[in-house]
Amino acid sequence: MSLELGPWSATPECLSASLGSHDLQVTCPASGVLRVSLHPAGQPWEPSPAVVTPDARLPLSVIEDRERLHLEAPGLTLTITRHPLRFALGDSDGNPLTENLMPVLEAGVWRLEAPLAPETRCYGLGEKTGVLDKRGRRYTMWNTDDPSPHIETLDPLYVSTPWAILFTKGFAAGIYLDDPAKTVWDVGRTAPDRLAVTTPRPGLDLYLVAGPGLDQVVERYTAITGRMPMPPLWAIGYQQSRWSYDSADRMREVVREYRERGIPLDVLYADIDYMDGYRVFTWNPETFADPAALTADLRADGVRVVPIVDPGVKKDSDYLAFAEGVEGQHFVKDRDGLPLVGEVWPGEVCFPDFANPEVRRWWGDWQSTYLEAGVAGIWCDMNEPSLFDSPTKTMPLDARHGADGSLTHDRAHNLYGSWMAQATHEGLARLRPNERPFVLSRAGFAGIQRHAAVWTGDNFSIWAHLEQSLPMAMNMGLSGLAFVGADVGGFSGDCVGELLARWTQVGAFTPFFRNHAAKGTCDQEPWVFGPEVEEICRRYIRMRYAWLPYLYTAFWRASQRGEPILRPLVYDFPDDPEVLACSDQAMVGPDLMLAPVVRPGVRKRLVYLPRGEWIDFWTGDRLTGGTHLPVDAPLERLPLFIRAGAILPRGPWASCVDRLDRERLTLHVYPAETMSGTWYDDDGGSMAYAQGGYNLWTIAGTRDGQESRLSLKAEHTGYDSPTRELRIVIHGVTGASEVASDGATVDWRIEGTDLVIEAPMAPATWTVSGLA
Ligand code: MIG
Repeated sequence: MSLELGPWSATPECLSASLGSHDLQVTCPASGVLRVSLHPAGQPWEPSPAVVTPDARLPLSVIEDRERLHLEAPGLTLTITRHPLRFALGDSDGNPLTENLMPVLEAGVWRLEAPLAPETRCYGLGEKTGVLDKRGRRYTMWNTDDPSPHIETLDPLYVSTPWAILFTKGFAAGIYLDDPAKTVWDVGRTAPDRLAVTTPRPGLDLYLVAGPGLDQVVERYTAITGRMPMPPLWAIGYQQSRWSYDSADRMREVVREYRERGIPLDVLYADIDYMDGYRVFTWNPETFADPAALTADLRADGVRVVPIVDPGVKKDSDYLAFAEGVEGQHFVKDRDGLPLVGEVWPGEVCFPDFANPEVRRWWGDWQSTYLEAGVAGIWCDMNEPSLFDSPTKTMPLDARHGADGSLTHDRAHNLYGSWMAQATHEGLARLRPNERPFVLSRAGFAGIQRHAAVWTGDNFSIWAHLEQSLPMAMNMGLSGLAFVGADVGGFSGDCVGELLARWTQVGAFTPFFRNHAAKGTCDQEPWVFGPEVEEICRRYIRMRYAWLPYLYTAFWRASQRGEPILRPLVYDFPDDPEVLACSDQAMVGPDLMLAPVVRPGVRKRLVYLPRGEWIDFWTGDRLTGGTHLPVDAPLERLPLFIRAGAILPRGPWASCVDRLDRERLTLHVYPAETMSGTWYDDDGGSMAYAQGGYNLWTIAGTRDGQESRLSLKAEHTGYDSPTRELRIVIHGVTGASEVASDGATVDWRIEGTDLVIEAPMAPATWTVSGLA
């Protein structure tokens, strides 16, 4: 049944109307975003914890004509047709973004329908299997730990983000349903020309997000659900894990191996076997007798330790965490109000009631035991939550959460993982106020990006999962989750050398970069498959470090604007119809494109170069885009392309971030008529950046015939940086007649096909004349 708009009224910040049994309220929580809430009459809904702007209301205005209301608010317009009730979202210039959004109530079930034009693409939806364009399938938002292979038809997985972007001929609009219940997103599966979103709740709490740009839509969505705070720099370094390195000795051995082989490493994980009988906050007294010594020694080698933490607390009255939890009534309750008991690794466990802020605080305080042991961050697993003994693999739907027990599991389920990550993140922040917390989480809801990085769980060591890791991560990026990555090499099943080589190449450019493998599978460290694969892994892991200045700048943009770090080509080339569904290439930041090989035996692949000029990173060849190109990709080569006109900050590699030579920075210039680049820099670990303790450099340039000009500016200075020396490398130049800086001639040299200038790291301009 469609609905009809009844009497309405408007204040400068809210449009209210009656729909009979339900009310409609429209507010503008942020520029370009409207909250359209249809809830039972007289019972307005609270936003979920995903929303960071619960009380924000920007001014809006409404005018009425016979059949419609026309609403205007900052950054958008909304037309509401009275009968049947439907919405049309437009951008601030009045361009239609999506029309005929129609709430429907049928057989007691609420549904939102949106037409899908033949050319409409659908992106987002968070951590989902399959390809970039989500059309043609149905997705359920219900955090699930499913050990089956994550093939294209498997759904759902661990994270739920009820958010979709509809992209039609260059115009983007986003729909966020602020509903942690089990919602179903049918993206043209049942009816090919219709998106239908259903919810078990008695109404719809929608956020309509206006474009027209895809970048704008993501920026605005993350204005509502929050952004990733800057992680510590070491968390962007390369990481190794294993279920499990089962003793401190084994962990030392792995680090030694890395150092001896000259393969960089920043983090080593301790999986569940470090614990004493899987009791969280404990260490096995035999195999991990002195965790503080272990972490200190590894740290002296530049490696940090991150232990896994599961939510289930072992039912054992001699165990302090459990005893305290019982005493403080900190556990989730069953329908009779008794602590709910489930089975996970430790046997019978109870689950912290993370919905309760007091319990989050309690859990946060317990992180001190890990900090005392010298760990650097926390890895939250099994927080869907995942239970072994339950037929649904999770808690019963009538389990009770929250201080007063009024929140039932059907509505708490999807939030549980985010709450656990939040408790952990806030605990670390409280205990070490001037250090950036690092939390990695498997499960989460919209907004998880504020609390944790997310890895995509238990993939397999199969080519299909390498292939899928790109579209999955790209859609997560478009869903506000910038800090993401898959287990490199694959988790379940035995990896093989060629797969590890190709996966490490991709991993080197994904935001989160960690090799991890399951118990019972063959070892998967970079050296396991012989010298050729080892050499390839070494090379790409080193590249990761050399590219850190560029990647870190991309992380900063994500923290400021929600900009995805790894993203689909359509994000940067929205007007190029060839890229709309491209799943096997990706942009890393605005200027670097990956076209990885994700199939065995392939040594050449077809690459699509979006319109514009490109530079082949390996050969230096200039290429004209708007075309498909066969490209060589021997096993040691990940095809990489740089946008002409880019100026990229890079540095030398090091064995870990603590040992990076930060005295020197190189700006790589890839000439075009106009050029630009950005470099963000801070101390890499403290919270000072949030108070302006960072430096932001921009470099802009032009090239006109044989003359090129560059100008380096300090847009913001707030960090006393160790970087004193600058090297400018202009690629694709074999000669010049003169280089002047701020009017005076300076030295330069040609190295191969690059022109190199050395200068102090300071604002300046350069003119290069007589370019050849
Ligand atoms: O039931 O801790 O996704 O990364 O190694 C498996 C053991 C539990 C699942 C995680 C995986 C981890 C494993 N865990």
